[in-house]
Amino acid sequence: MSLDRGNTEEEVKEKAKVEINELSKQLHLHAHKYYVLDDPEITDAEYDQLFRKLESLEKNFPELIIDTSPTQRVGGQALDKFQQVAHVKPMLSLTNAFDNEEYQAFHKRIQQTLNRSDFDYIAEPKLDGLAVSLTYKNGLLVQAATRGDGQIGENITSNVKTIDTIALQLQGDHYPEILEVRGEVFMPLAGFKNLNQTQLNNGDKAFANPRNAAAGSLRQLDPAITATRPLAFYCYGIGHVENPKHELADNYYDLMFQLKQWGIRISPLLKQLPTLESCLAYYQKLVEVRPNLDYEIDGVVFKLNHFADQEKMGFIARAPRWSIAYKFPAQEVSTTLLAIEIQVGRTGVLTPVARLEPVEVGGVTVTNATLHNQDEINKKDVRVGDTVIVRRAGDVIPEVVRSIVSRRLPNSTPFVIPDTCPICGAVAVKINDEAKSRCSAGLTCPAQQKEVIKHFVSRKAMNIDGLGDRIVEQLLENKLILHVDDLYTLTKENLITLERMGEKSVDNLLTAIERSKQTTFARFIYALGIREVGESTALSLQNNFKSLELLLNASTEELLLIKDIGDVVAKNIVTFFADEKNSRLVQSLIEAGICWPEPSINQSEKSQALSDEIIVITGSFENFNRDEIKQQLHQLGAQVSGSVSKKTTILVAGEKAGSKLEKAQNLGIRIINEDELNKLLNESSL
Ligand code: JCF
Repeated sequence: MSLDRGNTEEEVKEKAKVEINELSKQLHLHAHKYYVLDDPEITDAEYDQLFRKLESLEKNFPELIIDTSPTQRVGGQALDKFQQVAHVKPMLSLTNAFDNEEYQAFHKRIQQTLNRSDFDYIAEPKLDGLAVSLTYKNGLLVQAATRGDGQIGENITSNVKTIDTIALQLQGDHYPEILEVRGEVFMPLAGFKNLNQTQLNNGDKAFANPRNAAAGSLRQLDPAITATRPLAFYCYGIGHVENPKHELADNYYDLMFQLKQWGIRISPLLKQLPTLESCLAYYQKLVEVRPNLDYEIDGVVFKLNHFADQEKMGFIARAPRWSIAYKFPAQEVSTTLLAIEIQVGRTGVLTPVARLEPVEVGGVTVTNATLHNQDEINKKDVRVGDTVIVRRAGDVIPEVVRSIVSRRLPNSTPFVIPDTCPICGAVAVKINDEAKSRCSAGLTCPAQQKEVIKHFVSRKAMNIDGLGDRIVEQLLENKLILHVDDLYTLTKENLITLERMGEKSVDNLLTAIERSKQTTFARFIYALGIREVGESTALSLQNNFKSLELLLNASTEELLLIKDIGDVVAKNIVTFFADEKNSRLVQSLIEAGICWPEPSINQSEKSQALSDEIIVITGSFENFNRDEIKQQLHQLGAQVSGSVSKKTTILVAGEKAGSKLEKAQNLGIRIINEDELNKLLNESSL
């Protein structure tokens, strides 16, 4: 080379090229470890540092930027329209099964055609997203296409490159020269919720469901928009392949792990199953875990595992005879909104409830769904008589998603929550800026009376067994009780007068009432029904106040010192006890004999050990139930929260932990299992 003191331009460029290649390679590798193997080796900050280094080199040498550089996920040019792409091999659809019988018919057909029984299946969740085809040439992602009609799709390469979980470059070097990977692009639920919130904040329309949001995001002509959308990918097969350098696996299960090693993300729920029974058990298990997943699935895909067996089965029309999608019961159905009724809650809040023509959603019959408040009714524009879409997803509580406006009756009118209480007729007042309004009558409103008593006797409060809604209603109607303390003066003579109350049930009820007097301080506080004081806050109060006396006289400032108590709750507590009616009620309950164990010295010392921790519990446990864990952690001073955030310090992960575990891993939060939890509890109790 040259003997000049300085480097020639070529030498500088050559050096930059080597460095750019090296940085790209490292970034691809770390993305693989993070997104595909779930096993990151470097921190986000270290990743960012490498990324910025690459960006700055590329800025100085734009001619050295390659299409699959890790920096090229964000952009690409906006298009006028999508180019068409012909699939080398058609992209198939799946036949559906809707019950065990249909599933068994699929199995029988295979048994008969193969004329043996020693074959095995694979199973994986059927994601509710969009099928895409990804073509890698010499390990680089060169093309991505939609399924289209199965023969011809659209070229969405720039959009797909923005998806973090899709490798731009394969790992290792044994991959085929050309490898077409197929799979599903979908939008995880957390991202979907955020996106819809952003849409609404910007005055845009919310997406009806994650599938529509994923479709709308992928079919954007401007990839910069797609880049802002939280899409993800799981692979479920391959298409066209040329010049494999290594023999490909002869069965689906092994092939998937081969692909995973090359950097393709596969479902963590993929299983190899040997029998019909194990397939049906897998389906049941997925029905159960479905509500805990961070993405929507609409069934289970079963496939014959070995490719030789698949070949023997062949195809009918465009669907393989070696695979079937066993669908879950529909989670979204339409029905008629018969009426909107107003419920009055324990604190007087008026809540509109939709009465629906009974309809089966996700395997259960739904007749009611809350409409939350006036804002929600306005936003969804639901009116009595409308045909509405009802949905049960994520959690099990059904909701009205929207009205089908095109099917609306001509004379319908918007629904307005009345400005008087439908039960007692008192005026309903809007609460500050909240969307709710409240009956102003307080405990003179029969609806509120009833709800207060129902809450007081409920399982997590005073736990009075045998005091169902109907009995509470009769007790009030017959003026046998007015306030909760009256429960403790009820006699056999009173109760025997009620409908369907025999001697035996009266005795049982009186015993249950008597037994409820032995309680805990936390349960008692919770039972009082102070606004926004739930179980968890009640436990905090128990842990921080050694006696009822101290709690009754606590100031806002004192209460604010407790970690999970904020301004509103502190004020609610002080206001509650300042009301003479309430303090008299508390007095009367204590006089009736309600009592709890004094906190032991030991306990109050113990309560400090985990006071710096904010803990989330997820999954199931062999030797505890979650409530027990929660209580023990509380007693040691920990704050237990329902969702993982940056503030979380420990995630306790049991079996079948789902999205919370993934999130905690991504955030680098300390994760402990049941054994480690046991150890933590033991050590902290010393
Ligand atoms: O998750 C899916 N939506 C999914 C779709 C999974 C699969 O294994 C599929 C599919 C469509 C076709 N397999 C085929 C053959």
